Amino acid sequence: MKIALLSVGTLVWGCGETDPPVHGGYTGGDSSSADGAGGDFVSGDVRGDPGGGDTFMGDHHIGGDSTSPIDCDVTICLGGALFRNTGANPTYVQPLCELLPGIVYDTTDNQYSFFMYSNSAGALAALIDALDTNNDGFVDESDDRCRVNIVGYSWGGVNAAHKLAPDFMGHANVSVERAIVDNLLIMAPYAPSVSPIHVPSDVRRFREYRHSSTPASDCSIGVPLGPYLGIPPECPTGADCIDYDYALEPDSLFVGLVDDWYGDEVGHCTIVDVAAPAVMYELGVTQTVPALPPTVPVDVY
Ligand SMILES: [Ca+2]
Repeated sequence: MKIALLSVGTLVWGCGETDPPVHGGYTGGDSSSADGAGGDFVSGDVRGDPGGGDTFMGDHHIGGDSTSPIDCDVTICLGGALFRNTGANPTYVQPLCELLPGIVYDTTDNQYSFFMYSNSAGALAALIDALDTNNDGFVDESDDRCRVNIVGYSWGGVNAAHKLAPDFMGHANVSVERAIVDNLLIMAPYAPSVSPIHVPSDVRRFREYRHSSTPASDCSIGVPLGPYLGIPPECPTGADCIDYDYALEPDSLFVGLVDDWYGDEVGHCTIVDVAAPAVMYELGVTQTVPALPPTVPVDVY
């Protein structure tokens, strides 16, 4: 298996690697789309109620387009801190995000399939641009209804939930009907002085993948405020929220995108690899149900 190495003396919130690798194994997704429109991927099984229709989940009104079918995906990834080639965990984040449907590349640097954790504003602009299929500056019912997927890792996972998702759903150029996030999937969300991860209303499906104990080989040992453990979420009452903890099944082997990992080997960097098949499943890239660890009851608000 592969253990990512840290750069000594570098402030690292995720993993330290320098060159985004070439992935192998899975196919699918729209990795060639630099403009983020991502319209040529047709995902398969879609769980839940992606087709719209206003529904109530618990006490929270879930909005959504009542008429338009979903025939496309737009996916945005946020990596970890601090820098994209040293702390953002490109070893595992890059190949995962490349495979996701309608992935929006950062056009300021097209080699990356994910945005910097700190560039939520840039990610928001790119997300809106990708969803604005008729290019009039607004996301509303005159646009194709694309499924909105946000994937975040480490500090990028925190910012996905606390900044990108709510900023999108509250944006003046996004109509009420389209102000939803279909999938918010975050891995080992961590940022200093943050607890819990607050999952906004109008997120239709939330999944968190984390580990609650630190393996000896963890990449975040010895770095400022490390080692990092994923911060548990809180969700609206009745929402579709699941919190997975690999540390709760230490002796089970989980098949990742690149390597296989026992539950007690899953750390702050490797969790992206082990959770990748689950993220791909949730977004319809693969129909293979991945092995998943036990879930943790989610606090509600
Ligand atoms: Ca538009």
